[in-house]
Amino acid sequence: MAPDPMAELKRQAALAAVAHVESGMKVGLGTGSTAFFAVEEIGARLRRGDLRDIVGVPTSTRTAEQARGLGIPLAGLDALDHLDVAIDGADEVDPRCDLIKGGGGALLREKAVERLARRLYIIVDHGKLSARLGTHFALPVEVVPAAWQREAEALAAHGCAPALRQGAGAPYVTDNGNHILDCRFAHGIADTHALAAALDARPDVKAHGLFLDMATEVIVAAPGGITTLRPG
Ligand code: A5P
Repeated sequence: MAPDPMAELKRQAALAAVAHVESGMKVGLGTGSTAFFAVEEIGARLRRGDLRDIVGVPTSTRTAEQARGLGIPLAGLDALDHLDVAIDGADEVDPRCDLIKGGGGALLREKAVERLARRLYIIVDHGKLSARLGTHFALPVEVVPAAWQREAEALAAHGCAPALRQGAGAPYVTDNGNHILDCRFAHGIADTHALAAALDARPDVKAHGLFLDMATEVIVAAPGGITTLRPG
C-alpha cells in the first residue's frame, strides 16, 4: 500500500517532539492520530533501551490502551504534581501558538494533564495553521448531559452555531460521561480570551477546546520539512 503522505507528516512531527523526551521523565501522552505516533515512538525507544524510567500520563482511555500495549509504565494525574513534558496534537493553531483541541473528544483530560506539564509540545501538519482560531474548526465544548440544551443556547449568544456531537446513533459521550457541543463560528473567534473566560465561568461547561498560553512549542511538519513555532 502507498504510504499516506499526511500520516507521514504527522509521524515526522511526532518524532521531532519525542526527541525532547529523556530518561526519567514524566510525560503527558496526548490523544489523536498525530499523538498516536508520539506514543508509538516512546514505546519503541523504551523497547530499544534508548529511554528508561519513563512514566506516562495518558489523556484518554484510548491512549492509555495504546500505551499499555506498548509497555509504557503509566500513572494517573493524582499520583503526580508535575510533568516534565507533554506531547499532543491540535485541531487548529494560530500565530500566538494558541490552540483549538478536542476534535477527538479528549479535551478535558488533555487540559488537566497538559496544565501540569513544564513543556507542552504540540505536533501538527501544516494544514492546522490558521490566522484566527475557529476559522477552520468548530470549537468543542464539553457539557453536563442534562444541561446541553441550555448550554447550547448560552453558546449561541456568543455568535456561534452549536451542534451536539453524535456518536453511534446517539449523542457522543466523553471519557468523563459528558456530551460535546461543536461550536462553529462563521468568521472565527474574535476574542479567544474573553470567550474562554465566559466558558470557564459556566458550571455546566466541564471543558472547552481553547488551549490558550499553554503550548511551549508547536512543531509543524510540511512537505518542505519541520518548523518550530514559539509563542510571543
Ligand atoms: C483530541 O481530543 C484532540 O484534542 C486531538 O489532540 C486533536 O483533535 C488532534 O487530533 P489529530 O492529531 O487526530 O488531528
